[in-house]
Amino acid sequence: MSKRCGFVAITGFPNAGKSTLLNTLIRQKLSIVSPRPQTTRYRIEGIYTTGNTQIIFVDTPGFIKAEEGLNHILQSEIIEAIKNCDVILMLVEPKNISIFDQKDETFELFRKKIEEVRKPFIVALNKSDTISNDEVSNLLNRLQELKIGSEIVPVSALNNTNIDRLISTIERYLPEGEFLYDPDQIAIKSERFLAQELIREQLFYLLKKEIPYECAVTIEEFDESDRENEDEMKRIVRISGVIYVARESLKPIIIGKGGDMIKKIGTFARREIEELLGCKVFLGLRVIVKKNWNRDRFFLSDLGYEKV
Ligand SMILES: Nc1nc2c(ncn2[C@@H]2O[C@H](COP(=O)(O)OP(=O)(O)OP(=O)(O)O)[C@@H](O)[C@H]2O)c(=O)[nH]1
Ligand SMILES: [Mg+2]
Repeated sequence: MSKRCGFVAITGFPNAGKSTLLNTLIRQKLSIVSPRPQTTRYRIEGIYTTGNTQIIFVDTPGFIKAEEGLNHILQSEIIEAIKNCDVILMLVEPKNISIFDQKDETFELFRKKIEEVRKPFIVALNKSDTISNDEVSNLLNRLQELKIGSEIVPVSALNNTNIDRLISTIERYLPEGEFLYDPDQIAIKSERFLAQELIREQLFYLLKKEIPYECAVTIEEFDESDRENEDEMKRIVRISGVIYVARESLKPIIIGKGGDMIKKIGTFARREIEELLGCKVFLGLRVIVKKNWNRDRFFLSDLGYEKV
């Protein structure tokens, strides 16, 4: 049997469960998840290989429309993923279906892009665990009436339900071709990048309101010199991270009373990074004020965005 290999962009409105799906597919946490919208800020790839099939899933930020700054970059990241993939997958969550009935400005932007590229377009109704079977059938009918997507599959990314069916649906639309990556490889982004994201993830859990959206995280140092130390007890990766905040007044909030908050962020993030790296980690964090970083072209390019 010939091999199949291709890229699948995972798209959809914020909070639909795109990153959760990527992690479920790859069986490892490659993309950060939070109960809050607009958590993902990068295209994040996960490589799924089974038998004669290799699928490179690309997680993307939630649909967003903006003229400038970071949010405009996020919009471009989604469009790039749509242009560069072989199959477009859009996740829809039950409480959001009504948005497709209206002429929603943001959705119209992406619908147009999706139509332009003329690629297979699969819709997954996610979070099917939160509604009854009758409701699932009703929503599938509604999506069919709205003529969004050529295939519709109900799934639960969180409970790993119907994911096999989603995979076999995608497989039918993949181009024939040799594998692009070693079958054992699951990630493309570096451990350093993933560590940075795991720090950023904690901000969404520990900080209130809009604060996580006004923060960026970078890794200054990722020292692996003792990772393979002969003495097992001394094996450690030393990481220094920086949390940038867009306003002076945010700094004391991130640090917290007597350093409480930054300690908490560090402890939780360290545990996650240790899980990822499979070894002990020392994590040092500091906070730097970088006024309006989300509009600063040079800083955004430092954050790894190519087209700024
Ligand atoms: N009940 C239920 N919750 C889910 C499911 N999939 C994701 N979630 C939850 O939905 C929330 C958002 O999940 P994410 O994976 O971060 O969503 P996202 O689409 O990547 O969000 P952005 O990156 O902000 O666009 C989290 O609290 C998840 O636990 C699902 O199948 N069922
Ligand atoms: Mg996400």
